Amino acid sequence: QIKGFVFDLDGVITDTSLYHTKAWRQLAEKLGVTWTKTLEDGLKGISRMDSLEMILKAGNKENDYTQDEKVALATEKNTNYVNAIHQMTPANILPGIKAFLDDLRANGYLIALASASKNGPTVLKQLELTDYFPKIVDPATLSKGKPDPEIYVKGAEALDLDPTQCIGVEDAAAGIQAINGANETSIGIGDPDTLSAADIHFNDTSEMTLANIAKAMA
Ligand code: B16
Ligand code: MG
Repeated sequence: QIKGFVFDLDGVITDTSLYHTKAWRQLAEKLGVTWTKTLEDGLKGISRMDSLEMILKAGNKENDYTQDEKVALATEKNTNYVNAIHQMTPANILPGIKAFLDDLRANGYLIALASASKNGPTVLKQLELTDYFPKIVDPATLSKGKPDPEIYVKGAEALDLDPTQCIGVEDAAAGIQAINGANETSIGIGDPDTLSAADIHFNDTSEMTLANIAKAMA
């Protein structure tokens, strides 16, 4: 029986991916790395340093920088990103999400956040959703990022639930892989081809209701 929900943030609660993409693209182009859709999609759900490595690799530049230089490049991207997210308001919550969270609370489901983003608490604050997420997995404590299951295993732990009692919600392929590996039920939101491994699929956030989930699990 399902007792808790573990949520990804970017692409599920709100669309920060636009801001991540803009900031990474700016850095990539400055470094002379060609921006492609494949690169853009591959970065979703991936940690900050892993994202930088992916970008450098796409331009065959992974050996051109020292570790300190790489940290400086990631910090430069993050500064631009943080500046951008300070413009976010509750209007940036994706369709249906606020109602879904209220419904979960009203029905006694436990809620946790499993975002790879170190800026997760800032984003929740901008959206005025902090109170809905008493449990947040700290990505700084992870030994491996998504697609490794660790973040979703820790999400279930934070709720004192067995992973089989949890549903994980994701927009990225790496995230679905992490949920499935953690032995939780996965909901994928977005492109059906990218999310073919999800147990339950919705085209967009407004389709995610308790009734539709119950239907999909019946
Ligand atoms: P930060 P999620 C992920 O968040 C983003 O999808 C990914 O694009 C980003 O690089 C990562 O967080 C790290 O974010 O640089 O803010 O720590 O989808 O797991 O909520
Ligand atoms: Mg995401």
